[in-house]
Amino acid sequence: MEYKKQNLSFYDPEQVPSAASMRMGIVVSEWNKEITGALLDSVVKTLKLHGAKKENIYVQYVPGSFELPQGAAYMIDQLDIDAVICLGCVIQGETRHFEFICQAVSQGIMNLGLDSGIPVIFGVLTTDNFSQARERSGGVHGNKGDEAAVTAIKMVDLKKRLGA
Ligand code: DLZ
Repeated sequence: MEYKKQNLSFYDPEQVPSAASMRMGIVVSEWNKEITGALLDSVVKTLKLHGAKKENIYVQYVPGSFELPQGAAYMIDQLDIDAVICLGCVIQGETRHFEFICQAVSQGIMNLGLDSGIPVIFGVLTTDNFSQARERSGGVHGNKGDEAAVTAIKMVDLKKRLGA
């Protein structure tokens, strides 16, 4: 399938393990809150759809996407969670700020996952403009929150199955 046509919400629910016993952290950037709020709604909806219990879903906010790895690290330290989903939206501006934030966040999330052994999921939109972000947070391209939730469930299940 051509990448352009990929919808972030298309997946086979039958292939997703049960999240009934999973404890999930979600850290959400307040920057571009209209978008990150829509991502959050979709993550929570998808986790519950696959059996996660409301009381096992922990949500915390950070000021911007740059703070997502730190917020996720605090959650891993302080809460007994199986995974953390990081939600943000970084929109290209006129300066190189965009590149620095995206690079730092993606690297920070990857490093935290490898160092902690806890799956840390990259649910961050990095778009040229607001319209592209809308299209990927409940628009024509689906919602990246669905994808992030399913990824978290699959990674927790993989870790359990391998006894990692
Ligand atoms: C400063 C900034 C800018 C310009 N743009 C965004 C953005 O599009 N998305 C986002 O999540 N955060 C942005 N920020 C805030 C930074 O992530 C960070 O919160 C500040 O630089 C303070 O560390």
